[in-house]
Amino acid sequence: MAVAAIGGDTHMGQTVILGVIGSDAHVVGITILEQALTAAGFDVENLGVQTSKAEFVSAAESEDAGAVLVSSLYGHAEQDCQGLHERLADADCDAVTYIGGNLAVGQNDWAETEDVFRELGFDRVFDAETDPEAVVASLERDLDHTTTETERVSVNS
Ligand code: B12
Repeated sequence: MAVAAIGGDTHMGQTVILGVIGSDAHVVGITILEQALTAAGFDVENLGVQTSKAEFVSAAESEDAGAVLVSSLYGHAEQDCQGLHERLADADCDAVTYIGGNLAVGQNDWAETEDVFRELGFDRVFDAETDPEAVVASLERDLDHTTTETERVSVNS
């Protein structure tokens, strides 16, 4: 017996919300990520720069998003992300959450930085050296897993 995902390689129905949180205006990273994810077949809603928590939550809720990707470059990610996951939970949003970029001010130990954002509720934490291909591969893994639980159908071989 084989198992196939509805939507197959196009990741159909699994919208990825992408944006730069807070007052941060660094746009290049999310532009590249949007292009890579779109090329890989994801439906991407790019909220752009200077996106509030409320805008992330509203978009995730209305799109029934599979993933919420938060970018931050300017060093204020920890403050900007306080309470985001509580708001997502209040909206009954169970999307996988990623954060990436330049997440700390100065030369912090990466393990510490990763812990901070895991504590805030992020499922995965990426540094500023992250290749777009690594993000695509990770999302394919995580969203296919989600699909397994909710949408996969069994087909007899
Ligand atoms: C270009 C730039 C600017 C431009 C931005 C233009 C624009 N509209 O985009 C301008 C001049 C406006 C600017 C302003 C500022 N900047 Co600036 N900027 C940069 C710079 C040189 C490059 C950023 C960039 O475009 N990189 C190229 C892209 C492709 O890479 P990326 O953004 O890192 O994204 C990749 C990864 O990080 C990752 N990624 C990013 N987001 C996410 C999200 C997820 C979910 C995942 C999985 C991965 C991921 O994937 C991306 C693709 O590979 C960096 C230094 C650097 N070398 O990174 C400083 C830098 C980010 N800036 C910095 C600072 C301090 C500022 C200012 C606060 C300066 C000031 N005092 O005014 C302001 C902030 C303004 C604001 N409101 O945002 C600091 C941040 C320091 C920190 N975090 O501790 C940096 C690191 C410079 C430094 N070394 O000090 N900046």
